[in-house]
Amino acid sequence: GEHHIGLIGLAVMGQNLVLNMADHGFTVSVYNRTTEKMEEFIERCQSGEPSADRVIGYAKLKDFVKSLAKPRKIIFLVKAGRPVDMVIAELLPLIDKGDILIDGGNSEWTDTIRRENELAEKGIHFVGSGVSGGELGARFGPSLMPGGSKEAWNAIKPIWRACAAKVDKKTGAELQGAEAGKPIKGGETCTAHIGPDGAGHYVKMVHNGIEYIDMQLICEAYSIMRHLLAMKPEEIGEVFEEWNKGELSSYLIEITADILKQKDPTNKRKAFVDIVLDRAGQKGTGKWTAMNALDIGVPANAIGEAVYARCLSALKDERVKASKVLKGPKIKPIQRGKAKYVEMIREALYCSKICAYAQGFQLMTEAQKEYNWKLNFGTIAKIWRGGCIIRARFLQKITDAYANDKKLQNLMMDPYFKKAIHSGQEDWRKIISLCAEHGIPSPAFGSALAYYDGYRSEVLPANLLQGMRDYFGAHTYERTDKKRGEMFHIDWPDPKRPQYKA
Ligand code: NBP
Repeated sequence: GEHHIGLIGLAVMGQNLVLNMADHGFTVSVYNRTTEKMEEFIERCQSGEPSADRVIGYAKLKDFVKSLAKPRKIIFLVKAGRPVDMVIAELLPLIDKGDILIDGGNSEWTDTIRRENELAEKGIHFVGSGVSGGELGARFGPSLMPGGSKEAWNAIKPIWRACAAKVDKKTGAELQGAEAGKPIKGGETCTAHIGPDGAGHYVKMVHNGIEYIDMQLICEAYSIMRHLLAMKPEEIGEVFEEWNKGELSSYLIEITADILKQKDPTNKRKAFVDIVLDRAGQKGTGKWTAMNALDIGVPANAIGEAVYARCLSALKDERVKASKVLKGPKIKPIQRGKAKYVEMIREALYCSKICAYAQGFQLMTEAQKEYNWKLNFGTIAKIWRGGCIIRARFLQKITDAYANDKKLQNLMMDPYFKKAIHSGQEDWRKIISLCAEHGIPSPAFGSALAYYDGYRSEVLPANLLQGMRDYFGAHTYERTDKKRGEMFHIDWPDPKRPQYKA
């Protein structure tokens, strides 16, 4: 065969990625378990896609595999979990040593590590490649986060670099204006080899964890304007539109402005947000991020808080009942000096966002030790500047921060971010205290601030905590005036007896 690449799994993501690759001049063989879906797709391509002649459908997996140039490159975009293992099992008898299998779905990175090991034994390359940007991203330029071996990366690099989103070299802003058959050319590409085995899928997962907290912070900013300042959705939409021109400029802020200005499609007098049920769904990547943070002991509390906020929202029926029983302060909306408060909320959002990203990057910093990766954080921030859901001007600052200091321990310690928090914190604190006074929930703002204050505390009350652990469980304690790791214990039932080394 001579086709450049094969794709299995023609749902939304798969279809769009195929067209993206074809637009860039690659011939793509396609296969789908349910053949009708493949046929429908090919028909749709032929009736309007400029690159249709570069998309070739196969009903039989064997013919699909045969059509590919060696070493074969086969990407699958099927549901994460068992389907991925099933696709691999079906392909194994048909492929040869040196071929490259690529999983573009949202697989758990531990599954990717396992699959890479299993396939490496058979001489097959396996790449777990995070794909972010939803449907439109896949179609016109996603952010691509491939793991796997260097050798596999070199083989898929031309395709990945061509198809990924592009950003302006100087400003880091995403290059816009791609159309079917007319992809973006030039600019810096939003893909890079992340690291071996599961590194790509891990980094994609952290991206999603950050996405959760980014969204929750935006929701809290909206809620505070709504309740504390009694602003209407359209008015708040205009605020977000303004914010999108400054340091908060990002895809999520941009779509928030659009959503808040949208009317209910069935009743033009109502705001769209007012007819959407306030019960959040989730598919698990935020939860995985929070669980991994707990597993490796990294305080990513804001990311966890964002997951819990969705869980709390899901208790809609309980909340409706509780709202009639559990009392809180009556909110008296602030009427005067609204613009000043809006600016304070913006500062609170920006400071919280810095803390949230600091947590995400701290998590990756620890994870790389756990899994033996060497992640390049400047590059990771760079390839998130375009294509993906958290794309933002802000990410350029993170790239700069790691360029200035490769060993940066925490983003908040970078001069730019430190200064931003120093200048915003008074407003940030004020907004959180106003929320507490008025009974407006702002868990993500609050937990980000708790992280900041905890991180900058030379002394935390864990001294008392260690005392308790020694008291009830003889867990021992370290002394401030002795070497770290030297353990002491008091015989608590009779504390007058001298302490002794454990
Ligand atoms: P889905 O996650 O809904 O998967 C549907 C595809 O999987 C269909 O092509 C289906 O074939 C195929 N499939 C299944 Br299910 N079981 C299979 C099996 N045992 N063998 C072969 N094929 C099987 O599609 P999607 O929403 O396009 O997402 C694809 C991947 O990309 C997922 O991992 C998702 O998490 C990830 N992702 C999605 C987005 C997004 O915005 N949707 C963004 C980023 C990443 P069939 O037609 O025969 O049922």
